[in-house]
Amino acid sequence: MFGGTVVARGSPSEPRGDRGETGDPSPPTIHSHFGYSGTSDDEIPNRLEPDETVELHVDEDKIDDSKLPALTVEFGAFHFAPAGLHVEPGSIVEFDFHTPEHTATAYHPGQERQRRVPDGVPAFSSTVNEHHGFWLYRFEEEGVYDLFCAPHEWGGMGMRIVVGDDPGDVVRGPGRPPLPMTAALLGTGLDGDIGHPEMEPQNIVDNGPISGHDLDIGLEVTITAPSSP
Ligand SMILES: [Cu+2]
Repeated sequence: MFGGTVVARGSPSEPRGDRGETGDPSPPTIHSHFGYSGTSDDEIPNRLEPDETVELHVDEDKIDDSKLPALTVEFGAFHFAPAGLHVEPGSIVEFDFHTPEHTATAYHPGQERQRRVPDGVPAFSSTVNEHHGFWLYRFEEEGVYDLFCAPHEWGGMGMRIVVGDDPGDVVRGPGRPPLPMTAALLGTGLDGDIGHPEMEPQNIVDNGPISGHDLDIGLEVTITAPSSP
């Protein structure tokens, strides 16, 4: 007979990993692509306490619907508040849906747009949340993140989040630029246009948060009735 060593096949249990302070077997996490959504602030888990809040608004006073089906929208009617925000790397930002039917979406090649987030950051986006809903995202990488509201980009709804103290480039790749009303805020990315001077990343670091109301962007856009060719 061969001598040998008995190898225990039933080795000690694998560690089960961090079960979280509460013992929850699947603690809530913020997905790098889909974030974390809910329908009411009081659903935010303790371990995902936000560091900053951005509100998503509609200002009805800036929408003229007296000549329907034509609709005239002034800059600022649809907006993020603030429009320019500085946070530390790793911060959790809460997007608070004061009105419904918005998103917070990254300018990213995954959306067939210019890359306006740091390299390696996925094409993240919120869901289209209802009134009083929220969406959380963790901003890990240092740099500039330009975001838009998919339903209202045409009306100027964009914002810029500067993560850390060394912003780097705003536009990191070619692609379709912001629509004109939002480009008034964030720039087209063409010929070095990165937006309104107050939205310059270092100004956001030094003097943020920046309110869109203070930028005096006197633009409006009118949607008219469809016409046959
Ligand atoms: Cu919106």
